[in-house]
Parts: sequence; C-alpha cells; structure tokens
Amino acid sequence: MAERTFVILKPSCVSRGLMGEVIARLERKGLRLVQAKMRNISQEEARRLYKVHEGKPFFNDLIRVITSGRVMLMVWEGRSAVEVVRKLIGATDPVKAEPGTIRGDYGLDITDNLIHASDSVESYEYEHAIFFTREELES
Ligand code: 3AN
Repeated sequence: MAERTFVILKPSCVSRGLMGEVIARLERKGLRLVQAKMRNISQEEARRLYKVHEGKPFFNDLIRVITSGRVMLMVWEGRSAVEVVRKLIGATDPVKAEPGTIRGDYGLDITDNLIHASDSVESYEYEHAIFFTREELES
C-alpha cells in the first residue's frame, strides 16, 4: 500500500504566493494529494503538533510562526512518501538546504522555513490525526 505523509504549507508560504509552486513540485514527482484544507491553526493544535520541541529555546517562536496566519494542511500519498517529501523539502535550515529543494530555493529563516512534513511514519500517524478525521481521508 502507498505510504502517506502530512504536510503543512506555513503562513509565509501561503502569503508569499508559493503554494502553487510547492504543490506542483510534489505532483510532478508523482505524489498524489489525498486531502487538503486551508485555515488557521489554534495555539492548542500547534502545541500538540510541536510537542517534541517543548522546552527548546525556539519553541515559542515556532508556535508564533505557525499560528500567525492561514496554512494549507495536506495529506500526500505515494511510494516512500515520507522520505520523498523530506528530500524535496531539504534541510531544516534553509541556509544549509541544497539548491533545488523547496527550502533551498525559497527560504532563509530557520524558524519560518516555509513547510513542514512528517519525518517518519510514526510522526505521520500522530500529526495528521490532529487535523484530519478518518472519514476525510477515505479514498
Ligand atoms: P523539520 O521541520 O526539518 O522536521 P524539526 O522537526 O527538527 O525540523 O523542527 C521543527 C521546526 O522547528 C522546524 N521546521 C523549524 O521551523 C524549527 N526549528 C528547528 N530547529 C530550529 C533551530 N535550531 N532554531 C530555530 N527553529 C528551529
């Protein structure tokens, strides 16, 4: 069965008009968009999403950035989707991300690094359930 991964286009990605560019890259790779919705993330949802970063020095900035405007929440599907999307996105720090990756081509700020994607199948299971119901993801 095809693997799924959870992706968030962060507020800066939306406000800078980069959504189409990012979605096109994932589609061209051969991944399939299963479900998407555009809305704001609440403080509570953001804290659940970034639970593993609680207590780290950048935690508050992380919450502030992800709740600062509308985001695009998406579930994508395809062979090794988790690994493939992480490769297309590039390193966490856009300065270190290779040219040709999304962060490498469009970002500079490490906290506001345009896009989030699950880093494992376990993370996908935890993260997508914060934002999508089972019914919404039935194909
Ligand atoms: P990634 O998004 O590449 O999976 P994580 O999961 O380590 O990276 O971190 C989650 C988010 O926390 C990143 N997207 C980034 O916005 C922020 N972040 C991670 N490390 C730092 C750091 N050293 N300084 C500031 N923000 C950071």
